[in-house]
Parts: sequence; structure tokens; C-alpha cells
Amino acid sequence: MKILSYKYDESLISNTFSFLRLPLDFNPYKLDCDWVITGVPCDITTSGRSGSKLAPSAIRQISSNLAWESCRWPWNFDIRQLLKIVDCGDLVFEIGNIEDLTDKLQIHAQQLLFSGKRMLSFGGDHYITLPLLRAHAQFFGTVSLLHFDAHTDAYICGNKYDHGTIFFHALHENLIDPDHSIQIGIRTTSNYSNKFIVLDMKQIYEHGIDYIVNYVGALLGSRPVYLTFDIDCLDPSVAPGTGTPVIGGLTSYSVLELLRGLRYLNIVGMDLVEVSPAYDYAQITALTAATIALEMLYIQASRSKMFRNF
Ligand SMILES: [Mn+2]
Repeated sequence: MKILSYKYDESLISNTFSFLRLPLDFNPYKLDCDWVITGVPCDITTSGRSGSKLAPSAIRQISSNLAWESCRWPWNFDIRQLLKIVDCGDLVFEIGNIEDLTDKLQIHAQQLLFSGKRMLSFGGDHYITLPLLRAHAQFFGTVSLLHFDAHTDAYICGNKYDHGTIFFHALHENLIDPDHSIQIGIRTTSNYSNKFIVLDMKQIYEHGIDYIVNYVGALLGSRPVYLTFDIDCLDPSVAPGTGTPVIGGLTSYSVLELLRGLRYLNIVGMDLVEVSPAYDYAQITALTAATIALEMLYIQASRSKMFRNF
């Protein structure tokens, strides 16, 4: 019997489950790259249905279905030709220890930012955005917040630190500029403590996507923007796998149009939070999250393409 000689070819390997089958690197600080993806498997502070700690794996797994399209519609280029992106796996912290998570995530973010990288992080619940914002404000100064959500997360009721109070703290720690920050897709009570400008679902439906794009563009201008995307800004019919779903939200198409319309903003950091795979069906929420994450990176690539042309 003839034994076939086997030559290793990495194109034969497709089951590694990094995001978009991008290279994995567990020590990204010294690496030469533009964007680093970090999973933050934390659902310590969830008020409703927990389970978002499993989101990074779910997003990575389904993202392999998006990797085949080298010339992605409607961008018409391959992001991997324009941006060096690595996936550094998941942050390690003591289980259930919010102080430890806070410290480790902030240190990780500082090391990346001060070594010239930009971050796309996958929650986890929305609490992860607070230590990420602290690190970004340390590096960039006070930033503008571009916040997609069904909830303002600026509440002062409940626990001091949980996934619904983070922007109250971010405001009082001067991490974000409330006059040049915006919350989009809100459809729950926006209580008296909320100092942010809100575009709620009624306004979005009444005015349409183009109006929102122009409004946000004029408000944020060229300021450094931190983009945080809670998957529950989408309607539960298209993103059921989340901890605190609220009906009457955005469709996936309108979110994609909104994000693509905002590609001229100076977005310096990004996260996507609150996917809870246990409540997902047919991976629909994970697919939506992975696609939105990819679109966020395409926005960055289109900016670098824009600058290269001048
Ligand atoms: Mn929310």
C-alpha cells in the first residue's frame, strides 16, 4: 500500500476559530499590527439573563462563515489587504472577581494602546466598556461616545457598578464628553441623571437613516470617538440571544447602513457586548454580532484606504 506523503499547508486548516480566521497571537503587545481583537468573557454584572461570557467563542465560531468573501460586498476590497488585525484570544481574570477583571482589562488595554494598537473587544456584558473607556481616556483624553443600545446604561439605581450604570460613572470620571456623545436606538426610560444626547427609536423611524448619519456626523466631527455596540439595540426578532431584550428595535439592515454611513468618524476604539448564546436560535444573534464587528473593521479599513489615496 502506498503511503501518501503529507505536506503541511495552513490553507487546509479552518477550525481554529479566531475571528474571521485571522492570525491568533497571545502576546500582541510587541506585534506589528493595527487592530487587536480581545474576548472578555465576563457576565458578572448582568441584571437579567446571564450567559454573555460565552459570546466571544460564539462570535468567533460563526465568523468563519464570513471569511470566504475576499472582496466583501458592498466595500469591494479585502480588509486583510489593508489592515493588520490579530485575535489575541480571551482575557484571563479571576472568576467572579469584578475588581480583578477591571484591573486586568485596563492594564491589557493600556499596553495595547500605548504600543500603538487599536482595540476591538467582544463582551461579555456591558460593564467591560468602563475599564476600556478608562484606558482609552488615558491615552486619547476625554473621548466622544457613540453608543448603540436599547438602554442608556447611565442609571444610578441598583448596584454601584453593573452593566446598567457604566456611563453614569464614565461621565463623572470625565472619560467622555456628554456634549459630543450620543446614544442611538434607546427605547427604555432615559432617567433624569442621563446627560447624553439620545436618538430614540421613535426619532430614528420618523427621520430615517440618512438624517441620523448627518446628525451624528455633525455632532461628533473629527473628535476621537469610542464606539460601543450593545447587540440589544437590534430588535429581538433579529437578535434574540441577549440578556435584556426590548422589542421595537433596529433591523440588521438599518444598523449596517447606519454604521457604513458613519465611516468618516474618527473611531479610535470599539466593542460589541451583551450577546448571550444560550438564548440564541440558529446562531442568528452570533452571526449578526460577527457581521457588525466585521463592518466596524471595514469602516476602519475604508478610512485607511481613504488616507492612502491622498
Ligand atoms: Mn442594553
